[in-house]
Amino acid sequence: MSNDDTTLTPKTATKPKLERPKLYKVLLVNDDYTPREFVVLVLKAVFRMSAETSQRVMMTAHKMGTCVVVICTRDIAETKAKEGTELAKEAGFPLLFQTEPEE
Ligand code: TYC
Repeated sequence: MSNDDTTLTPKTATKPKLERPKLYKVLLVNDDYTPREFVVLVLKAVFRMSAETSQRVMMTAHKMGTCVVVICTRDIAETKAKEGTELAKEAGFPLLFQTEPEE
């Protein structure tokens, strides 16, 4: 028998470890000045929400003070929040969207 000193290494499938991106909430903040219809319009335009969902989200913020609009990556959350807030500013309303990290 020959003395074979070849070392055999097990073939392990290396799984690439992909970090899950941290998620952020976009919050709709209530105020006393922005008309309800305008809030609904912004939710539909910026967040592509249906009329029914926009109405429900707007009313939740109106009653509770804030409402989570969407949960997404930081980049998208900040862009959407800025778009919504800017749209309102251009129309002369103080409507505010904020972002915060998810627990
Ligand atoms: N509270 C506003 C009003 O009575 C409507 C409103 C709802 C404004 C939700 C902002 O995030 C908001 N005209």
